[in-house]
Amino acid sequence: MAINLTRRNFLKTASIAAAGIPLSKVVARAETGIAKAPLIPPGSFKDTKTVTGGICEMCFWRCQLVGKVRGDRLVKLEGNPKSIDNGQNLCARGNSGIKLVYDPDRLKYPMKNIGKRGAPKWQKISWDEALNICADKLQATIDKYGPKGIAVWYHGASAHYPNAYFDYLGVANKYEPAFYQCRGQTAMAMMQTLGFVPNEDVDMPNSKAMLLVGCHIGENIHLSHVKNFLKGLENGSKVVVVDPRFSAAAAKAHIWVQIKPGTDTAFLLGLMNYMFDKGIYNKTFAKKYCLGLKRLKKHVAEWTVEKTAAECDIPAKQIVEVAELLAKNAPNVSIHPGRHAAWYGNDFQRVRANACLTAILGAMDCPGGIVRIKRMSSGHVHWPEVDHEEDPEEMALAEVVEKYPFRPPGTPPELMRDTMISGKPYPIKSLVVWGTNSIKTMPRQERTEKALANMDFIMVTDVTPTDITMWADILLPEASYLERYDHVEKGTQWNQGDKPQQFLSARMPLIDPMFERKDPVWIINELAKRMGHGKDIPVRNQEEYVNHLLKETGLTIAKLRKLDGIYIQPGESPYLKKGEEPKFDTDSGKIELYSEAMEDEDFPPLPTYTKTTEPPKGFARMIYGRSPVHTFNRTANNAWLAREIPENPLWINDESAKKMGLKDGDRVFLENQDGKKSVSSTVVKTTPGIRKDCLFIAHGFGTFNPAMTVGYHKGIDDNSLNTKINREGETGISGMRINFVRIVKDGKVIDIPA
Ligand SMILES: Nc1nc2c(c(=O)[nH]1)N[C@H]1C(S)=C(S)[C@@H](COP(=O)(O)OP(=O)(O)OC[C@H]3O[C@@H](n4cnc5c(=O)[nH]c(N)nc54)[C@H](O)[C@@H]3O)O[C@H]1N2
Ligand SMILES: Nc1nc2c(c(=O)[nH]1)N[C@H]1C(S)=C(S)[C@@H](COP(=O)(O)OP(=O)(O)OC[C@H]3O[C@@H](n4cnc5c(=O)[nH]c(N)nc54)[C@H](O)[C@@H]3O)O[C@H]1N2
Ligand code: SF4
Ligand SMILES: [Mo]
Repeated sequence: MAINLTRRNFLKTASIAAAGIPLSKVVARAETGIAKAPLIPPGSFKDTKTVTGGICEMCFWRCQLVGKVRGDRLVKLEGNPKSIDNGQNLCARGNSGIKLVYDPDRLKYPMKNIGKRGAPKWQKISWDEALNICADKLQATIDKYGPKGIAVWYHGASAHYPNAYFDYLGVANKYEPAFYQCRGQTAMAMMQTLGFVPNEDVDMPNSKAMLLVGCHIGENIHLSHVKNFLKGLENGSKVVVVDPRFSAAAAKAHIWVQIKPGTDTAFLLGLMNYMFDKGIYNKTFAKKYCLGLKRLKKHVAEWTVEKTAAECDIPAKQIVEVAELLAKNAPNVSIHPGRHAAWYGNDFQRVRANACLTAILGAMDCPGGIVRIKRMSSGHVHWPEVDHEEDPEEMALAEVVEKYPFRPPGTPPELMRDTMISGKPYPIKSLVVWGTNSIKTMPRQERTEKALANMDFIMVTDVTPTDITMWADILLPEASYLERYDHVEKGTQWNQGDKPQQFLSARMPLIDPMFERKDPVWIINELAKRMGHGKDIPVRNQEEYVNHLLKETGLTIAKLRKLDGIYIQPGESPYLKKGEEPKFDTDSGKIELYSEAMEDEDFPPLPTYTKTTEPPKGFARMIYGRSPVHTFNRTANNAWLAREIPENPLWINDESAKKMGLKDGDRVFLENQDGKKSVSSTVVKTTPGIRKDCLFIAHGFGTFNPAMTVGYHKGIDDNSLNTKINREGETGISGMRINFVRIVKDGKVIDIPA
């Protein structure tokens, strides 16, 4: 396939492909009154000053940025020219941070809910009153049930300091969606197999071939990661994308494997079998560094090309093509480890298979492979150690979670939620939510709502109203990432220039917070004083907090300011030097194709494929992914981004659509296998770029909170249709792509043809 590649072209294709909007519709949209961005008059930024030291948090990639500030007003965001990561670029979301800061719907004051949870009526109160209530309520829970009576759900940089305080309080049950609905299996299965967690450190720019399983780079926008992918393409790397849908990445692929959803493990086993069979794997590496090679060979032998092709519903010749391509270019191949892995509830095994494929190709510590990049280190802030009557670790729903031996850190959220409903094995009666929108994030929404309704007290800290804020008793307004200090970001650049470099930056405010918004250190310290812990406060304010994090580096906020926000020093090449041996921090010191630890826990010791459930008659599987200009639900109310992509079009196969009498632009609702109907509707996008057995929508739309005047009821909330989960035995993480939907149009149910 010929590639016409420029970055602009790619991003354009990406957002159009991902928005699910054919070009004709883009034109049509312009005609239906969605205005273009106003042009910025020349000279607009003349009387502005540039403030450095910003770090983006419109998503968790955390690009470095600078702000153009006029008076006390932020008028533009740009990538920090000094950045060796994102450089001068920001993505659409990064640019639109301004619309978050000045969103008129934003939380401005502490508020008390004098209505019902889920249907709030807000009363503006003072910080003093708000914090007194929080302190009294949390203390009442501790007095009655112990600290294990409090649960904490958190996400994002601003939650780090609060988290340290809740550790000090002895809170046993905490959870972060970054593991339990996102990359928990990727981390744990990689750790179990390779002895390290590669994250997304894969050297795509220097690869000769890349394999992306699911991983929809281009809609999944992590800026420097997208750049690395593009760099790889520019350098001539051949791309294989495995996806049931013609994703933005598939649009750039040399081979698009339009796989049947949920069968990827079979595909990976099939690739390995072919390579073993033909003797085209990396024999030297595999023999020297892998444990269980013979057993793996025997184990995958059943996955002949024919059987794999039938199971994955793909042409047999593609399996041969992909296997030959990867083997021919090994070890300089990027077998992308993936990020989001909570798919079907058989995902730990899939990631294990991915790691095994990487291993038999020897695709690590070398150009193109997974690389172990060395970052600078920085410190932590701890509250003093306290002896609690009950050990928080033992109290962390211990008897329940022991079932999941390969679980990531934290308590599996759905178990916490069950406990909040049942009171077993002990009551959890207060909830602290800091920077996570669990209504949209955790599957089985009705269970979340039941658990929330059952609390004695709920405290939520957020920057804007979202679906979770409707459930708060006390709602606290935080200063946004552009208005506070809170985080040290470390990274490297190893492959975009000739010399590897390391960088470090600390988030600094570009402007002061308006209204009564406060930073997390202030909020927690004031809460701690009211709970009688004033004397143990480790840092007095946010500047002290960040300076403490920086301490071991010898840097300070003041020094970083002088360096335009970024400290850069020479780094180390992540490639093995000649004669250097790779090390694997597993039990055996080798890559564990065969895992005794897994066998000991009664799990398959070799990566094993389990079939997922099939759609019932009249339904198709609902699959989901990212919208390139939105981050989950958190940008739903961003006026600029909502103008670009206001809702999440429903991708449906064009032939199926024809049989159903559906056409582009039709407005439809979805109904799932349990009779759950979407609250709001969206538009149909018909395309040959999706299989007939699934429908696709981007995650994060269909906001329920009327206080979000821009995003309210725009598009469909995928999560409300996730009424079924498949909890995986290894990790306790739930797969959500086992929900099936059909279409409702004008009140009539339309079955999906087989
Ligand atoms: N713009 C934007 N970018 C983001 C984010 C965001 O909110 N907005 N979030 C970031 C975060 S936290 C994460 S975790 C990542 C997630 O991004 P990824 O890690 O890339 O997520 P995946 O779930 O692997 O990929 C979704 C793709 O999987 C395909 N798919 C569905 N079912 C199957 C299947 O059975 N097999 C295969 N092979 N493919 C399947 C879908 O069609 C879709 O294209 O994105 C990150 N980047
Ligand atoms: N159905 C379904 N569920 C999913 C996914 C999916 O694709 N489909 N994806 C999963 C993945 S990969 C992930 S990573 C998780 C993400 O899960 P979440 O992190 O819960 O998702 P967000 O929508 O980003 O919600 C973050 C919340 O923090 C608030 N917030 C933003 N900035 C700040 C701040 O500076 N301070 C405070 N205090 N709050 C802030 C936002 O307004 C929002 O309410 O979702 C997971 N759940
Ligand atoms: S990728 Fe975009 S949203 Fe994410 S940190 Fe970078 S600029 Fe911000
Ligand atoms: Mo994620």
